[in-house]
Amino acid sequence: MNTKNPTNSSTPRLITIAVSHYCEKARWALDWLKIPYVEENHAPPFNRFHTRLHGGTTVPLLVTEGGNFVDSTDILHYLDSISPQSHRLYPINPLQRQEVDKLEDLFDRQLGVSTRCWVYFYVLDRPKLVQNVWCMGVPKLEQVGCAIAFPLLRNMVRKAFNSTSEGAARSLSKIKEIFAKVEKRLEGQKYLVGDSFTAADLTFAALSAPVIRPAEHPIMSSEFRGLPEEMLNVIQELRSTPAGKYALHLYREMRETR
Ligand SMILES: N[C@@H](CCC(=O)N[C@@H](CS)C(=O)NCC(=O)O)C(=O)O
Repeated sequence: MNTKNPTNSSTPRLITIAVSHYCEKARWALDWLKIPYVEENHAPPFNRFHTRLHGGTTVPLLVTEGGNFVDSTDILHYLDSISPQSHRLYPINPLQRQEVDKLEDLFDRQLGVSTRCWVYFYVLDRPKLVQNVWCMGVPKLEQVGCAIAFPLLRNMVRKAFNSTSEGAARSLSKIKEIFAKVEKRLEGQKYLVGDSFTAADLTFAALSAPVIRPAEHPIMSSEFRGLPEEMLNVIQELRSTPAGKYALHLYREMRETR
């Protein structure tokens, strides 16, 4: 559990697997909107005990006095609704709002799924590396349980996310296709929608993070060590594209941490 900030029982609680890019999306929104929170890290599969307890399945899950939010997009909608107009992540203009919703949905359903599949294909055969990132900030008992269950978990993850060589190749094409779309949208524009930073930009950068590895990422930045060369070459290639540069720029300029 991360208890950097003073808290009381009404402080929202963000249940995460620390390294998850969907969790980073919710964490970034909380930091950006300057909402105090406590982050509670769990390792797979233990996250499920805690999410089920609060009416969800996956992480991130935000527990608040006003209810529990069980999906990253629902979390952003809720946080936006309690934030001052000046800092909001969703535009008031209905057409721009529609665009943001559409892009966020595309990134959630396709980009996040593809970056995860591609990364797991390269790292699942490195048990130490994966266990280290899955177990960041988790209770000792979960660390032990995760290490014992790792061979089983690895097979489940490989199957669930289709992290085979064909799956990884398909995912990389999808990532490139979405990066090209983002590049096109950014022609002559500072942000993906309108003239301010929105949930579309935040979601794009957070869900791209596993394949561009921004130095400002609060969790992932030091995880270059031990990665296969073939993987690093693609990361360098993606970082040098206009969309990759945009995600790196957003991390540099907009990723305020607590
Ligand atoms: N649509 C969900 C996706 C979240 C998701 O896929 N979370 C993964 C981590 S990247 C997870 O919870 N995995 C562990 C599990 O399924 O128990 C969201 O945006 O919140």
